[in-house]
Amino acid sequence: MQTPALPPQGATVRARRWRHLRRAVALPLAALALSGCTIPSFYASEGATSSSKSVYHLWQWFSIGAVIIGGFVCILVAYAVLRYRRKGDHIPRQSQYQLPLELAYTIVPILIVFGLFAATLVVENKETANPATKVTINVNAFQWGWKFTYPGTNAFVYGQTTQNPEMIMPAGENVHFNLTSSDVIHGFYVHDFNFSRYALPGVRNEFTILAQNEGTYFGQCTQLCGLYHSLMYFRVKVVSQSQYAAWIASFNNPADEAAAKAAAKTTYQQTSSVVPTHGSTTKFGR
Ligand SMILES: [Cu+2]
Repeated sequence: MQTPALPPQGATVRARRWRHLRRAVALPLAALALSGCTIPSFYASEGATSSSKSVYHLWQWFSIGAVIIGGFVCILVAYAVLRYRRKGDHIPRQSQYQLPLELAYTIVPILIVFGLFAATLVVENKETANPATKVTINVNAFQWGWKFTYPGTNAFVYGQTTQNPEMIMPAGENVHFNLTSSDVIHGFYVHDFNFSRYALPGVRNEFTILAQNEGTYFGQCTQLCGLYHSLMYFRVKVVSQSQYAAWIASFNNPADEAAAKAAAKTTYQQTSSVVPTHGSTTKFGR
């Protein structure tokens, strides 16, 4: 009987090395693919408001910087692990007090942190700026819905969970918001605005948003606020200034308002069997 010829020793070692290399490359690639990371947005929205575009670019640069620095550190770690792995019983040459190197790895991270801080400060100042506005919207969060009222007008939007209340706001105009909560802490978050604020009981949070493009954007509560938190959705509909004016004016027509209330009552009756209420009449703007 003939025994199969064994591969030469060198070929076996090379095959093993290739196997290890393939695994070393496949592992980070699989992690990247499974993370669901989107490039180049890194899952942020490109932004539908003036300040959200700045937030988007800041986020992009932060993410790219993190990838570069993370990659650089990984390469250094891999180099040190491979180059200085144990090869025998002798202790390798010990070195210390590498002053230039120690200064570099102390000063460079400090400069990076200052850079990140300064860039964040510039963008946050833009986001928290409070210019004069003609339009104000009061947003009140409650378990588990949203009430949007428009001071100085009869307009309102009121709905909970599956009713998906739709806040109307004009495009191309600074809109001032007063955000409050009736009960517990909620979060006012609109993904396409790259914007989030706490709605706190007893506190009025104020901010200004300038929506640049007309469209409908998805919003939701981002603070775990109780049983139906996961259904605490709303929409933001950005319309032209003339459409906005017409929508506000429609609330001055008693017939329209009565029809809106009737529609709200029907919606309320359809959903109240699913969601517990506070016992008050739920009204729904149009
Ligand atoms: Cu919530």
